Amino acid sequence: MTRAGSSGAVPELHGEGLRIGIVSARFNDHIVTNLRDGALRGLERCGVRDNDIVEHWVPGAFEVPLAAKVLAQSGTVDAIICLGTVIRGDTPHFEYVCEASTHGILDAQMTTGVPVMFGVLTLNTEQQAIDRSGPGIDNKGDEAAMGAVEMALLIKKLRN
Ligand code: INI
Repeated sequence: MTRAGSSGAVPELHGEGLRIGIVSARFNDHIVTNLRDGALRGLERCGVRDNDIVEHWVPGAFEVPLAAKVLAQSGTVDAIICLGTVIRGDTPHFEYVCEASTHGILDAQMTTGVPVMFGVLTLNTEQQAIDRSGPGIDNKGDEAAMGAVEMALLIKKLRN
């Protein structure tokens, strides 16, 4: 599978044998379920086997980083896809959840050396969430899945 993009140098993504974790936040689960389905479609297109995918659900985007970090530390997966949806409300809560989730996911990746994809939508409106979680390859879960396979292959290559 070749990932579409402006650069001709995007690699072929052969995910056979890769073990991929998915950590999904239940908050706004009507959107996150569609991101998760998109991620599974993307992984399947890249040849990742069902048996090599491990899934975990957490309450909200705030909890995603800890689950991702502990999963990464377990040494059982080659990359992790984090999924969630944070929609701006009337209070500053949105900013705190987004910031904690973003920084935490980055920390999980940088402290473990396991690629951890940021498939957490941070949005102003529900419509923006719907637009980014549809059935096409522009689904952000699908996009995160492609990133997970690309990064897992790259990190394996760099380590050898
Ligand atoms: N969690 C989300 O994943 N998305 C949101 O939009 C959201 N909002 O708006 O509050 C949200 N909050 C819950 C948060 O992630 C934690 O689960 C909660 O604070 C308990 O720690």
